[in-house]
Amino acid sequence: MSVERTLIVIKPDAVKRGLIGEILARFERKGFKIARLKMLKMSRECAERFYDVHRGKHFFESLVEFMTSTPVVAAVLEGPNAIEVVRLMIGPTDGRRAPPGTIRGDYALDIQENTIHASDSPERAAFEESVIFDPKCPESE
Ligand code: 3AN
Repeated sequence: MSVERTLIVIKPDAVKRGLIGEILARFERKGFKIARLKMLKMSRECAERFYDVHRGKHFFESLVEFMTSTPVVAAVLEGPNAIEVVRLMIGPTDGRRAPPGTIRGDYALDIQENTIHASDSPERAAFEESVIFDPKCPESE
């Protein structure tokens, strides 16, 4: 059993709907430790760095627009096999196809505005944590 860190971002749609507490509570109840927490309004530069792997895809521009539209809440979660377990808890990308019981399955009906992001590998988790917690991505006031 390996203790890992993963990075989640509660996206603008979920923050606007007042779901921050509900979503964080699911991870706490599951047993994850919230190791770091930050509310921020992502700048364009920050969002483009965060989603660098999607640059050039048809949805990149609208994804950056969406992620910079209003504040988000980012957290580093720590626990056994955190990357795989948290990905299971959030469900597949498309909210319409995500099974009930997963976060996207319970709160999302869209493929872009899908409530939450979670890292998909240890390398991405480390990179995403460094982007989000960089002082160049300032906290929202
Ligand atoms: P996931 O977040 O499930 O790992 P990725 O990494 O394929 O999904 O995509 C990153 C983000 O890009 C998704 N969370 C979603 O907001 C957005 N996205 C992915 N595919 C599409 C698409 N076909 N159309 C619009 N937005 C998309």
